[in-house]
Parts: sequence; structure tokens; C-alpha cells
Amino acid sequence: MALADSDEITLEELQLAARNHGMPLEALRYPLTPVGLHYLLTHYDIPAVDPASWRLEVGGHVERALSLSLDELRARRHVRLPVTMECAGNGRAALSPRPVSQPWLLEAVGTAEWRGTPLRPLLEEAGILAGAVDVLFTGLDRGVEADVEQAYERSLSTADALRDEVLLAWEINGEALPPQHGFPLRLVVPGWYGMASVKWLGRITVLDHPYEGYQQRSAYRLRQVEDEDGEPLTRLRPRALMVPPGVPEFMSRRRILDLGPCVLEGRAWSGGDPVVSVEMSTDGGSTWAAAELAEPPGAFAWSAWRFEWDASAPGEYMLCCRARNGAGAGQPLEALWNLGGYANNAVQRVPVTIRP
Ligand SMILES: Nc1nc2c(c(=O)[nH]1)N[C@H]1C(S)=C(S)[C@@H](COP(=O)(O)O)O[C@H]1N2
Ligand SMILES: [Mo]
Repeated sequence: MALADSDEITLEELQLAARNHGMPLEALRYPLTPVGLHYLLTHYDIPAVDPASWRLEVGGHVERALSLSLDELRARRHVRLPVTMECAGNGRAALSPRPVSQPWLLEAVGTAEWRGTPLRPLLEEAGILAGAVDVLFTGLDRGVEADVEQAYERSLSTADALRDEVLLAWEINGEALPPQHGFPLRLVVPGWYGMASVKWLGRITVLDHPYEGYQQRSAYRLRQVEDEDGEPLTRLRPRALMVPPGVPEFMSRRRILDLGPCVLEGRAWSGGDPVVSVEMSTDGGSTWAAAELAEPPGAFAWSAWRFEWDASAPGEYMLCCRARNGAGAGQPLEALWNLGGYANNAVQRVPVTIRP
């Protein structure tokens, strides 16, 4: 990934940002993000898929290849699971120098209730052969990245692919998947950054060797320099975000609040161990106090939190919130830089003006 030589966003980045919208942070109010407000990230174009002729092909290193229509998939056992999904690039635009890609601020997140059939029984029916290593998920969208034309595809280790919560989903919040979220079928990998949840799924291939494609080997790894192997991105780091309080000034979007008590609220998530605490600071991170944390609507979905604040003097304040998970992982005060601009879960800072 190239690095920006200026802090100013380019027209190419704007072109990506206009296609791939974020979730307006006031939508943190909803436990399930209304479909049109869920963030979107599509590397190439949204493919046109004819549901009548579409089939999911399952093959590779298996005893018997399968080919399933949408009706056949929908007739299988299905579950509904609320899942918080976040793009690995969320927070990228705050890094300096800025990795040039989709310039997310903080909005690349949303929680949807997916309906689908668990992947595991399907893989068991196909019969994974001894020596299988990875399971590859191939989307129907194509484009050029790093000078190579490719389908969007990502793999999971067989162990990760066989986890109970991994779904093949055809519904979001009770509606058929809309084109932009992967119609007619997508993979949902709960707890993982969004890149794992392949949309417009066409093929599942069990491999007897590690998958080395672009989105696995080159993208979505934490590296400081280009020729380093780097850690692959997997589960969501803990993060808390707040509903922007008060009212915004139109251009700067700076928040303006009235003097007196107010409730600050938001959501917090973590893709590994669940969130166990959320703290608020009203002085830019010098002092912190515990927020109230509610039970999440599911093991892979965000938790609501709230904090009563008495803004007792007019002036300028810097509100911050941070989450910590059960394994003790938290959020850094300053962003940790990496070449791809991934997994920047630095604490959110919201400057506010209390007017008399
Ligand atoms: N086929 C396909 N699947 C994809 C992508 C894509 O470009 N093509 N983008 C991935 C990325 S990077 C993210 S963050 C999520 C976004 O899912 P959403 O657009 O439904 O929110 O989809 C993932 N699945
Ligand atoms: Mo992403």
C-alpha cells in the first residue's frame, strides 16, 4: 500500500469513500444497525447475480463435491445471529503518514442480524479429506489489485471454518441480502474483521496447501515494512465509540452542548474475549471513570454503555471512551501505525463546546 505524501485526501480516496460509506455514528443508538446505515466496503464492483441460475459450488480436497441452489440452501437448518462487523481499515485516515486506501475515520462498523445456514454441516457432508489445511471462499466480483486481475477471495484454516458460528447468510435484519451486502449469499465470520466475510459467494474450495492469494498474503497483515511477513488480521480489537452528543456545527461537525447534566452513550465490542469494561474521560484521557455496560444481544455483537455527565462549567472539553476485554486488551491513547493502516483502535476523541 502506498503512503500519502500529504495530509490532504485525494480525489481517488474520495472516489472510494463515496462508494464505501460508513455508519453515521448517531446510528450507534440502534442495537441492530438499520440496513441502509450499515457500513459498506466493496473492493471492486457490485456484481449482478441471477438468483435463478446461481449455485454455490463446494469442492477441492473433499470426498464429494456439492452444488447447491439458493432454495436448497434455504431449506437447510438455519439460525439468526447478531454480529458486529468492522472493517480492518477503520481508523486508517487518522494515521500519519496515511496509507492510501479507503480513508475511514471511525464509521466502518455496524451490527446486523444475519440469517443463514451453519457452514460446518455442509463441509461435513462434502467430507473434508485428511491433509486439508485451508478453506477458500471465492466471491463473484472481480477486479485488478497489485496489477493482478482476481476474484475477491479469502481463506480460513479448516479449524476456523469449522467453528459453529460461521454462517452462509442470505438475510440481513429479516430482509433478503441487498446487492451491496452480497446477494444472494455471503459468508459471515463472527468476531473477525470484515474482510473474512466474503460477499457474493460462488465457490468454497477445500485446499491441501495454505492459500497464498493477494487478500491473504499481501493485504490484511500487520507490517511495518513491505518485505516483512507480518501477522494476519483476524479478530476485532476492543473498541468503544460514542453517539456524538449535542448538536453538530455543519462544516466542522464540532459538537455543541448545553450546560448541565447529560447522558453520554455508545456501543463497545471486541472480537475475541467479550468487553468487560468501558470508561469515559471528559478531560482528554487524563482521568477516567467507569461507564455502565449492558449485556450484549449476542456473543458476537456489541454492548450498549452509558455515562452520566454533569457538564457544570461552560468551555471546551475532550470526551474520550475506551473499552477493555476479558483478556485485558484495551485501546491505546495514540494510534499504532502500520503499513496497511489496519486495526487502529486508538481511543475516540470528541471535542465538545459547552455553551452557557
Ligand atoms: N466478495 C467480496 N467480499 C467482501 C469484500 C469485497 O470487496 N468483495 N469486502 C470485504 C471487506 S474488506 C469488508 S470490511 C466487508 C464489508 O461488508 P459489508 O459491505 O457488507 O459491510 O466485506 C468483505 N467481503
Ligand atoms: Mo474491510
